[in-house]
Amino acid sequence: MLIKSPPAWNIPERETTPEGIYLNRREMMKGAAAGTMLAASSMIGAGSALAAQPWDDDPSAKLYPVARNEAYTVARGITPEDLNSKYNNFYEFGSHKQIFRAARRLNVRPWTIKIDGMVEKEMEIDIDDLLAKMPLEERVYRHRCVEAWSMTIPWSGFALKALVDLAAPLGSAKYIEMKTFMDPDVASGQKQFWYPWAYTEGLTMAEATNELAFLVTGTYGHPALNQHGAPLRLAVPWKYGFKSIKSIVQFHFTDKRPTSFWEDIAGKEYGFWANVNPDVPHPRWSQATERALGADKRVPTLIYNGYAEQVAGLYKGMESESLFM
Ligand SMILES: Nc1nc2c(c(=O)[nH]1)N[C@H]1C(S)=C(S)[C@@H](COP(=O)(O)O)O[C@H]1N2
Ligand SMILES: [Mo]
Repeated sequence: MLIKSPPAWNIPERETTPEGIYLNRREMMKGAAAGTMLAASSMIGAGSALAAQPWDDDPSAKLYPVARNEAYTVARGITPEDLNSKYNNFYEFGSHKQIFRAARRLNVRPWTIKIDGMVEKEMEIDIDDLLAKMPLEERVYRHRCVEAWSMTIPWSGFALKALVDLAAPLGSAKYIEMKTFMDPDVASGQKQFWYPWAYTEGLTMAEATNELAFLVTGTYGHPALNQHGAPLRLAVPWKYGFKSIKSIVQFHFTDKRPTSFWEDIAGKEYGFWANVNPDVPHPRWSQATERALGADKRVPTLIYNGYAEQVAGLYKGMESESLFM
């Protein structure tokens, strides 16, 4: 992240996939589930529907694909999965983009999530028990990294508000602090002692219960890939990507504002709020435009990454805060 020049665009130059192609794949997956496996596999090329997949042993695989919530779609092509599954930020597995192989080492079952702090009753819950309780849906969201690249992803998961309701926070809780797993034997990046592991992020209660705040459990109609932050990852699309913490193991309800991982490293460059704003440059580069993964041309970045209607009200009267870095 501490890059001195714009990132190298070492990915094939192509346009993003039109929505239709992904939709057709979804239909095929449904068809395959209904027993027309043979027809589906011949449509997408010999045997590929039968090929081994990373989620074959995942007990939650049968839950996908889930129904799309049409309230959350984007007038932009969906990024091809083979691009954004091989171009990731996940510093636990290395401070470069090609971490997808290293991330396979992460064992996402069993996976226990702790909910503690200012709640009626602290609890530990297994990811599959949580999945069984939560209302799963698919949403297509934009994602804008602070490094000025972007993607558009069909996430599956549930509103963070549903987890907040399950947690039953006390009236005194003002923030949720979230933490990623800690296991340096699996994630060698965590041996780099100068980083403030475990990766930590935070939201205010108002942000966390905003309709857009989403906990991701799946990508592209299947369980989330490790590199995207399996088995449970945040998506807060109006904020820079680093707020969307991956592979979460803890939700801590507190009255103290959490210090985020990147805020701890370089607070003048990566703040707590980190809302997307094209008019507020990063100290070392402009945020005015972005490059969609796979596309040739840069496009203008939008205030709150295009989600002003849903979230601008959260920040009324807070103009004295550094809301945009
Ligand atoms: N635990 C953890 N979460 C993380 C990161 C990380 O390094 N570690 N990187 C963040 C950044 S900078 C971005 S842009 C997104 C990238 O998500 P993606 O790889 O699924 O595109 O994850 C965010 N969540
Ligand atoms: Mo990012």
